[in-house]
Amino acid sequence: MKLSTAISLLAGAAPLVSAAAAPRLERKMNYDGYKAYSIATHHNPAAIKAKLTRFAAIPFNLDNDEHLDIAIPAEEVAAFEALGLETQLMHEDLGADIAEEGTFAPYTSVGAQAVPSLTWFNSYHAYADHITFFNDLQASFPNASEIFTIGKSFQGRDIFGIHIWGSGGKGSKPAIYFHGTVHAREWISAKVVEYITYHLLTQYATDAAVRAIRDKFDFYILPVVNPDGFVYTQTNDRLWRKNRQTRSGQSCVGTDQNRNWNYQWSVTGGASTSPCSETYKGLAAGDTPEIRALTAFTTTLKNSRGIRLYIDWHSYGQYILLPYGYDCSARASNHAAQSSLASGMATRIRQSYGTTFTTGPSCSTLYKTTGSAPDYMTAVGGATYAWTIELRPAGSSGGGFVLPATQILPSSIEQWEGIKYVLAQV
Ligand code: 0X9
Ligand code: ZN
Repeated sequence: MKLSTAISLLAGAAPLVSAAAAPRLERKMNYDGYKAYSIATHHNPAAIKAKLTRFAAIPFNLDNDEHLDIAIPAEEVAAFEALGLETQLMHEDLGADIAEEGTFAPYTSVGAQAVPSLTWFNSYHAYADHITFFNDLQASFPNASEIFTIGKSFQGRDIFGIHIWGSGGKGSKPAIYFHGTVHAREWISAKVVEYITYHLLTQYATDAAVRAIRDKFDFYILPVVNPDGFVYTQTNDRLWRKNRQTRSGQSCVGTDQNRNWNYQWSVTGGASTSPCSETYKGLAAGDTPEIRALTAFTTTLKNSRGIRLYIDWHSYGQYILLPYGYDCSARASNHAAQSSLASGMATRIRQSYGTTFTTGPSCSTLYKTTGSAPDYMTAVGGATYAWTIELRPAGSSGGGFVLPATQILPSSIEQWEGIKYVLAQV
């Protein structure tokens, strides 16, 4: 059959599946031989970017004031190095590092018979295993927790979480509310959130400090709020960031969920109106299925016992970022309290392995964002504290989203120490 005939036949045929579920002919992105560099920009990223226009460079970070992190294809490495820029090598071979990081240990379900093993934190895992692990963990503590789903992603996956409570009983205390994996490629965030969940559950019986925390709050923890994007990072492109939403008339896929919340969404300069951009904000506030579902769930928490602390877990750069993102001089009404609490957390984090976290308002510390989750949680959700935590690695020392699996445990342990301190204070 001639190709033109095939196309005209297809055009006339009734679709067998909905547009959202239609199979797309997606390439698998191959980073073999790519070298990744962190380039010092000395507060003048435009000058560096001007030198890179002829390269097929893939940018990683959005905060380029001090450094611009990029991957360069093998055939362009020599020409790039000839520029003589001030660089640190992040990945000698990005493809090889992705392959090593992507060697997942198999997860065998333990059902309700036993608490899953801590070996879960020795490697990254397939998305399906994250669901099984979370269900297994919950099943071991049926009287103190339950799994909930808040709605579906664009491609129809459940957006799930765990609700954990203490001696006051289910739903009796203010909410501690965590989101992980808003950005698909930030794999460490799911692991850290799972580690915290694991210890909140398993240490209740043996650790008085954990018991006190648990008895004070209800926890609502969602480790993967962008499941379509996360799956795509495991099947097609390790560096995918956005959701996987398609829109009619647009060839680029995906909206940045952290630019789609309905607070100061219309302000310019903190997001992109270009569908191909990594920070595409959508056509209207809340026009992604994921943010619609998360917004409705947030309203439920606000209207029940209120939100005491919200944390959006991201990577990378090692920051604890406070409101606000949309305006660099706007501050939360309790800014001084948020600031000293964040500094205290940074101190506790540092005590584990010496890892330094920078704290400060998100816009003035990093860059401007509109329609971001912590801004919404503060101004609309009524959260007392609402932060973004950017996990390991540090930006300035060179690093990236592809964090070796050996870093999962130390990253998690230092956050667990930090969050225990915060939860004892709030
Ligand atoms: O840009 C984002 O959405 C986040 N950073 S990330 O590198 N993980 O993508 C949050 C940035 C924190 N907020 C502001 N800088 N305003
Ligand atoms: Zn992020």
